[in-house]
Amino acid sequence: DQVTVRTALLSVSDKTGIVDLARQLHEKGIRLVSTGGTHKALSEAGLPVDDVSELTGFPEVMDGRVKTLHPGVHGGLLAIRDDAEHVEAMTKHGITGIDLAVINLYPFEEVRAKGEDYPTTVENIDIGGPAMIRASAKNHAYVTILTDPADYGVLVEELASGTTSFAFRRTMAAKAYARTAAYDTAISSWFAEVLDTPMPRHRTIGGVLKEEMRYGENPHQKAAFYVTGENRPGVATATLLQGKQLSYNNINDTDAAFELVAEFPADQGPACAIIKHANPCGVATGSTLLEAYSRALACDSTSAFGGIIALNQTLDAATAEEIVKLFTEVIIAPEVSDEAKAIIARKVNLRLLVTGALPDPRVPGLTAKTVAGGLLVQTRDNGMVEDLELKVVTKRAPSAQELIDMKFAFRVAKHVKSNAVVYAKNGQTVGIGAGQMSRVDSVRIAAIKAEEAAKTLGLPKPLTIGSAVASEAFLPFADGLLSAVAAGATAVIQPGGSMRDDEVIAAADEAGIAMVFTGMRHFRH
Ligand code: 93A
Repeated sequence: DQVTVRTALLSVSDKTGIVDLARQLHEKGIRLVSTGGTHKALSEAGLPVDDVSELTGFPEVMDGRVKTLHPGVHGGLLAIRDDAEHVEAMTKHGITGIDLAVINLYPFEEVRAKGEDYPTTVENIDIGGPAMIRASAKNHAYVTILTDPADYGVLVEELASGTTSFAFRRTMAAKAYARTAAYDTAISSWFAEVLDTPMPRHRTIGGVLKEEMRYGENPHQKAAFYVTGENRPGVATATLLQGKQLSYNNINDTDAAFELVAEFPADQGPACAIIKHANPCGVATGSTLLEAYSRALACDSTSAFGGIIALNQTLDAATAEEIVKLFTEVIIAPEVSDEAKAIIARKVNLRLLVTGALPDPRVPGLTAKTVAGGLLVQTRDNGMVEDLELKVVTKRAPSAQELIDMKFAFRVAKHVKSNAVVYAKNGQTVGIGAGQMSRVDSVRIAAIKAEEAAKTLGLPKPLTIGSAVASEAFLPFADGLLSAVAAGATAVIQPGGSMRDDEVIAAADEAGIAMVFTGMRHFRH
């Protein structure tokens, strides 16, 4: 299964390492053939290299749109070397076998990310490159295909004997198809953006391997992180300033934390979210970041142990000093000050991520989850309570403060697993009930959590007294509302739309509380 390499075709946009590689190939007596720009780079380095037109008998035409799209190239890549008819065709038409193809593509992804104009982006859709990559990879029984400069070193080692093994060629072929698939996915998602149709009709969904993790959600599961290239600040594009590699659960939880804290724009003041198992155990605003953190922590300091902290502004020294007192897995923030960096550095395992910016919660985008045999894809929940027309449904209208508290609670409830119930007061969550199968249980659990927090804080009574409560989906019966009232809530915010809305409203009126309907649901499963 060893194949001797006699002729190599080099055609690369990213010219990293190509001269070195070509020199080593040349030293092994391998004939080099190249397209325009690559040819120029190699001959300038003093290497003997043939122009691809020697294989095609045809010049590069149409500004390079047609350089290698020719039987002289594709016949050389696709011929089955021990098939008599294939060999005859090669002889008859003067086709030279190509044993090694080193190709990387026009930088479509980079050009798209830069937001270049339409014609430039279109021009950077490579046609000839993917065609050659796919042809070489199909014929991996005979041809070696390299698509990544990171593999040049391995190739040189492989070629020590002048040949490549089947195992190597097959691995590289698999990688090659992953590359062309990702390339076309990027093009397809660019079109989705251009056509303003985030949903599937004309697109495919996919990502590129970013890193492999030691394990998945549990140690016996394997895991890897794929990135989609979506232009959104967050865990996929963040820089890890210190700490161990992020685990699968860290990435999931950190994403939940940062997306939640991004609901609080930096120019509206500091905010902090503390997350465990993708649910918040506390969210708060404050006059300083330190205050926001302390108030978020106060909601459920027991659960916050080993949690993820997300901040909506630059992590400062005072907040860092307080954070390191507790065991935390990850901190994510748009920026971090140098003093704060030094403080965090005392905890070598604590992971510190910076993103450069906060994502815009209103920007659409896609989310996906797997089901057996499929991917379930939808647009991101980019609804914001600030944008909704709230309908007061009770006799009593909410006070200005109640309205503020209700909106805060609803904003947080959007990021809590259903059934989600959030009590809030003065820009601080005071009780969170998450992920229950029965809504009334979430109402009760949130109240119990608030009682426990009061005990921990040494307060005479729970902070739910005089709070606003949010439910991310409608309250189906009056029981949930009555339970919230019993816990001390004076205002309720919920989407409304239950068959029994009248019953629920009547119960609210009877209890003298204010209730508003948002008309928008925030299920999160
Ligand atoms: O414009 S293309 O789609 N048409 C082609 O026939 C073709 N052949 C190679 N793009 C084509 N290529 C691409 O040119 C390669 O994939 C590579 O990215 C680039 C190398 O061009 P140069 O050697 O001129 O820098």
